[in-house]
Amino acid sequence: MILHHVPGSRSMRVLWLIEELGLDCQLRLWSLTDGSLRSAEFRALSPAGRIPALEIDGRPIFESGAILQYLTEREGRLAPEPGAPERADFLEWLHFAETQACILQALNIHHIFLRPESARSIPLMRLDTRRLAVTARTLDDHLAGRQTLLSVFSAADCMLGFNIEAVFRFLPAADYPALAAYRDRMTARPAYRRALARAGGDAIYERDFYEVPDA
Ligand SMILES: N[C@@H](CCC(=O)N[C@@H](CS)C(=O)NCC(=O)O)C(=O)O
Repeated sequence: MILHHVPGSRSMRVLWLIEELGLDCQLRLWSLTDGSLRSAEFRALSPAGRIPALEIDGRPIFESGAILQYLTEREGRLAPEPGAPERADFLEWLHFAETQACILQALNIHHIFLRPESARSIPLMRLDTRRLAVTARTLDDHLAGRQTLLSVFSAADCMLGFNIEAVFRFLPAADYPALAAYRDRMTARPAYRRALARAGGDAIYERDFYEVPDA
């Protein structure tokens, strides 16, 4: 198994789940900024040139949610089976993680990657920060009084739990206490720590917190 990985990116979801499942995998590291994701070699693995891709069972798979679902079905663990009472909840949270991650990606582009700074749109940064706040409020409400997204830990926690460090680069953690406590529980998990130690942490953020600049 070979995981195509960028530290701090969505491939962390896959590496974390691989550690939770106790599977072996090799890592191949890429960069988000050196143009290599647009190479023919990488696009044969992931056609839109996006991280992650996982080579497994004789083929590559792209899309982090698809990879997580494939791994849970292959191993028969860490997801409710089709027909089980929490299956629909599992699928909802698995995909909700990408609703939130797309907003985070837009904020990353505006706050970090887009140059010159005058190319940024402050109204769009405000809009995306408000849209992110709706997702964070949804999670904070859901997680009040709960340990995990479902009744037990599942791959949905790897998919969504990965986002939360980034959420709090743009929203104050103090406004979302249940979500902040969830983030702390998830990032303290031994498998998460092993994944982090193996792959390196975030390579994207230089600051703890990014305010929307004044117009
Ligand atoms: N929905 C995809 C999104 C993949 C994605 O956008 N990955 C980012 C890294 S977190 C990427 O490769 N960005 C490079 C780019 O946008 O050019 C997934 O969940 O795998």
